[in-house]
Amino acid sequence: MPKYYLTTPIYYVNDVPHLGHAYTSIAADVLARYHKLNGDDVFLLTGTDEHGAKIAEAAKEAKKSPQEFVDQLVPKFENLCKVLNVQYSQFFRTTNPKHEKIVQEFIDKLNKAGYIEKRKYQGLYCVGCEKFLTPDDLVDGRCPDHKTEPVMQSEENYFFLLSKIAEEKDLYNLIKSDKFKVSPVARKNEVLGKIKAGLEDVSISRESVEWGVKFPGDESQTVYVWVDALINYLSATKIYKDGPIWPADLHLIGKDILWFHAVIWPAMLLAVGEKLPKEVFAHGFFTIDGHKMSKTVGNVLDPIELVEKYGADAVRYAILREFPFGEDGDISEEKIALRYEKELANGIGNLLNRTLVMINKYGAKVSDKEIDRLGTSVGEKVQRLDFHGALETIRLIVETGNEIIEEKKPWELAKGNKTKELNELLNEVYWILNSITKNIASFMPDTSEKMKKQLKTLKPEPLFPRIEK
Ligand code: ME8
Repeated sequence: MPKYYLTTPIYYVNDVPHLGHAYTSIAADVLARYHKLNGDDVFLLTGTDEHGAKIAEAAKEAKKSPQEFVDQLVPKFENLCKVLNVQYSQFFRTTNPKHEKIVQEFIDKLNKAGYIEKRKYQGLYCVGCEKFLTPDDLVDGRCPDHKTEPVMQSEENYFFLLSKIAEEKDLYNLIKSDKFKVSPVARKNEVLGKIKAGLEDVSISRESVEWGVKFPGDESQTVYVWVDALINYLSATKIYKDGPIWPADLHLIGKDILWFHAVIWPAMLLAVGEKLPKEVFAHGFFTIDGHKMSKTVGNVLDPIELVEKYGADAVRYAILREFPFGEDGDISEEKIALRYEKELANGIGNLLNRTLVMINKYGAKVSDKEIDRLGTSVGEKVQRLDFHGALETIRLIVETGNEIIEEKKPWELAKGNKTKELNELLNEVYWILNSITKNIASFMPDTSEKMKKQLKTLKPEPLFPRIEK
């Protein structure tokens, strides 16, 4: 069985999860399910990023110790996966002592290999991003993502010699040649352009942050939260897997954390002689009226509330359907409600219902002849992470099913006693439904199961009931 190891980011537990977190996790789950259905041995890793200044500040505000604070929030992230039907193989927490030890060993290796140096540093730090920003990053003196003013920090830190390793191993060409793939292409070019403009070494320790992994060899500092976090992908394979599953096949992330995954992480791996992940794919952002949805900004949609109202499958469908995966797009409850009504209730739901009703009413004989009209085209799109396109293909075939019924009017064929034509027509739509059932399995697993059952028993039950406005 070929292995397929994919990851989501590990999310900050400074607050409850929002729809942005749900987006990446759902996409990862769709891919994982698709690969499982195709016979791959899938390992889907997700989890929580629990150290650093951002979490420490949130804990302080909640008048809790950081550990108590994260322990109380982590279950909300695990629960989100459950509610969304995201079947992870392992939920990873960076406060796991085994991971902390692996982080220290990793840094020891970086040090022995000659890629760490102590330096004095001064810069503008954004706690929301957990990174130093350059004056060029700022808009009106503020972080464009978090709308907060960064704070000037001056410390003596340990630095990772990013520029040295990137040059020695020619990271630029590893990315350019797709030996280490950065997707989509626009993101790859963005990264290449930035590397060309020059790389700065990265401060990988903090004197002022107590809540973190102790820096090996200097207990007065903690490991920079991003270094701790990135190592999770490798550490999980050591803690939870015996077999060789590193390198990861795919790191799925949002575009906000592309630099860490496409430049800093591979450089860290190269410096300790580990293999590089095969691919990093950065998707776009949900925006609300054009602004990034973020906890720090305070304009988030609650995925749990949406699932309670529309069901997990509809939320999974609606958010992957709304706009192409690599791009940004506006989202709102109204948009989700519209997809629900038009494409799910009046689309798939209606096609299934009316077909089963007619098969029963006219006593048609249907058979499970295997024609998967959609299989190749949907599969290709899912593999390219074109979820939006895959769902559009499925929607079109639903539309075709409904159109065939409208055009050929089975009720008139029945009136005219045209039994053969009637049977052929209902069989055709029945096959279309079988093919839809198969192809939505990774996107809407429960709906697919329900459809399978109904197509077998020919007992219609509403798939997407009407929702009170
Ligand atoms: O960055 N639209 O965690 P985080 C789409 N702990 N996706 C969004 C989104 C939005 N508006 N907002 C967030 C961190 N996301 C680090 C990661 S990994 C080693 C460490 C998703 O809680 C998207 O995947 O800020 C984004 O990259 C991630 O959540 C950031 O989550």
